Parts: sequence; C-alpha cells; structure tokens
Amino acid sequence: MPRALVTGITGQDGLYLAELLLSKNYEVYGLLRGQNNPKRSLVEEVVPDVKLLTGDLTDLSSLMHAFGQAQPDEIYNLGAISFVAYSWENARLTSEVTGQGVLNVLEATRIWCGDDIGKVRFYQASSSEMFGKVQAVPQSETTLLWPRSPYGVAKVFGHYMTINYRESYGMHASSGILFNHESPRRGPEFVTRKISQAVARIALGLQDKITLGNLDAKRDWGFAGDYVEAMWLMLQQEEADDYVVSTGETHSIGEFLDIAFRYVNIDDWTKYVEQDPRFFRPAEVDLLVGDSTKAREKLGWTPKVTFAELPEMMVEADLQEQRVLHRIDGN
Ligand code: NAP
Ligand code: F7E
Repeated sequence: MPRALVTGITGQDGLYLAELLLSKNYEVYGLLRGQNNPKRSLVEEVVPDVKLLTGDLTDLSSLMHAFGQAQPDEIYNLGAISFVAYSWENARLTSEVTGQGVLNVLEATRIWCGDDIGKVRFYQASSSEMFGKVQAVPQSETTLLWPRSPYGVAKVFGHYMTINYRESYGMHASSGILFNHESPRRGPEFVTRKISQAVARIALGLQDKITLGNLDAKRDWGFAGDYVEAMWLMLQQEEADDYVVSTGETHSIGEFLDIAFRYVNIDDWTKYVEQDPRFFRPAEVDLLVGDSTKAREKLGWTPKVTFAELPEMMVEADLQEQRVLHRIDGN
C-alpha cells in the first residue's frame, strides 16, 4: 500500500486529493497545524480514513517528526497562506509559510531520505500568481515570472527551491503551476465562493447585495477535483518536471456573476452588486490564461468540468447549505 503525506489537508485541495488517494488505496497522512484546529472535524467527516499528524510548515522539527510517523512514499506540499489579498497585510508571515515553508518540507525530505534520495516523490503547489504581470499570453512553463503580490513572490521562491532540490540532489521533486481552481469547498474569502454564497442567500431572501472589488480581472478557472488528479499524475512519472495545469479559457468576474445569478433566475445582477475600494488590491493580476499542452500531452491530463458548470455547481451547493442552515424548505 503506497503511503502519502499531505500538508494543507484542511484546505480545498487537501480534501479532494485525500479522497483521490484513498480511492487509489493509499494510506494517507494529513498534516494539521495548531493545538485545536477548528477544521479537524471537517477532515474527520469528509475523509475519516486519513490519519492526522500535527505539524507546522514553519517548524522543521515538527515536519521531521511527521515524516517519521508517516514514512511517506509521496509528499504533497499543499499547505500555504493562500489568500492573495491577505498576503499584503501579512507579508512576512506569508513569506515564512508560503515561501520558506517549502524549503522546510524539501529539507525534511532530504534529511529523511538520507542516502536514498529516490525513496520519496515530492509535489509543490506552485501557482499562476507567479506570472502576475503577464509577459506572454497564454502562460506556459517557460513564461517569465513577474509576481505582483507577497504571495506570488513567496510562491516563486518555493517554485525555484523545488527545481533547485531536483537539480542539486536528484530529488524527484515536481512543481505544478496550477491556475485558479474552485469548488463548493473553496474558502468563502475567494471571489467565486463569495459570489456563489451571496447569490444563494440573495435567492433565498437572506441577503440584499454583494460588495466586490475589481470586476474586470480575468482568470482561467477550473474545478479543483480535476486539478488534484494532475498532482497525482505528476508523481507517477519516471522523471520529475514542472507542469502548467489550466483550462486554456479566461473569463472575467462579470462573466462568473452572469452565470451564477442566471442560475437563480436573475438576469440583471447589477442592482445586487456594489463595488468598494476595500476589495481592490495594491497591484492587480489583470489576465491569466494557461497553456497546459505539456500536462495534456505528457500526463494525459484533461479538465472535465467546464467554466459554465462551475458557478452552477457552486451556487447549487450553497443553496443546499443555506437551506439547511436556515431550515428553509427546498420545494
Ligand atoms: P487553502 O484552502 O487556503 O488551504 C491552505 C492549507 O494550508 C490549509 O489546510 C491550511 O491550514 C494550511 N496551512 C496554512 N498555514 C499553515 C502552516 N503554517 N503550516 C501548515 N499548514 C498550513 O488552499 P487550496 O486552495 O487548497 O490550495 C492548496 C495549495 O495550492 C496552496 O499552497 C495554494 O497556495 C496553492 N494554489 C491554489 C490554487 C487555487 O486556485 N486553489 C491555485 C494555485 C496554487 P489551516 O486550515 O489550519 O489554516
Ligand atoms: O481573486 C478579484 C481579485 O481571491 C480573483 C488563490 O487560490 O488563485 C487564487 O488567487 C480575482 C482578483 O483569487 C473581489 O481582485 C474582485 O483579481 O478569488 P481570488 P486569486 O487572487 O486569483 C491563485 C491561482 C492562487 O494561487 C491563490 O492561492 O477577483 N476580486 N472582487 C475579488 N477577490 C476577492 N477575493 N474578493 C472580492 O471581493
């Protein structure tokens, strides 16, 4: 039975990846931070077969201890401070967790492997935010990086450290440059989930309007369940490498709003949406669209959920959640 250790187990991707690995008969270990993590019960409910270990990306010795217990064949480093807006307010912390945290996991892997560096395969959750002020359209593995936030800068550090450990020590270390991926499990601070939750609540008469920032930004949005499959595929390859994972389509926040509101029979969303400078960013990433030819050709990966299906899936899940929360009859 192969063994995997997943950091960021409480996050959107951690849960989907754990489900995927369990379905493939892995023994899955998840790294949980904090002495009383409020998301422990969610993990226990969604993936009860995952074995939880405590540890923090900023604490090398806690990682070494977790490695000793999990004895992993594969390590998926999904843990990070991942909210871009928050990274300006907490730039140092973001660099320590999202940037240097990667170095800690790589270093724990190297020390734990000892003379047998080939015994572990490592996955790093890199991000399209590294392209920031894009230098080419679409963006591929060879596009020049130009991060626009402390989060993006920290991810660039982790990305190059991963490549460096591969080149310096021969570690099987791969970096997935994933474009935005969403789901009903997306944190409510991210724009897609903020919209789907608000649309559901507006439709049920629980909320009047939603306040957003820049509606013109364009993103290449896919479904998280599809994207974790690419992570696993990367670690099944003979050679470690870097891969862009994306749909190849780009859409504005406005287009996401169109589909989400139409799902609850509201054709004109403008009277429900306000903009507030609070939600604009000091430096914006205006346009992201990925070229995932390499992942499609070498990994045989392809996204299944379309852009149009994504807002509908998320609004439907939020309608159900809000009905349960507020004891509203669904009929
Ligand atoms: P997420 O939902 O925000 O999850 C982040 C995870 O990191 C949580 O489990 C969180 O634990 C954990 N974490 C935070 N600080 C930590 C620390 N000091 N030590 C250990 N764990 C810590 O993110 P996601 O959407 O699942 O994304 C997974 C990874 O992919 C992240 O690295 C993200 O930056 C990257 N990524 C995401 C996307 C996307 O569109 N979703 C795209 C490209 C790259 P708590 O619950 O305890 O806070
Ligand atoms: O913002 C605009 C905002 O926070 C998307 C993370 O998973 O994907 C994610 O980063 C866009 C931006 O995601 C609001 O200005 C407008 O242009 O949903 P987001 P993100 O910043 O793209 C990348 C790939 C990651 O790696 C990250 O970890 O939406 N926007 N109004 C808003 N954004 C938010 N959050 N809230 C608003 O009210």
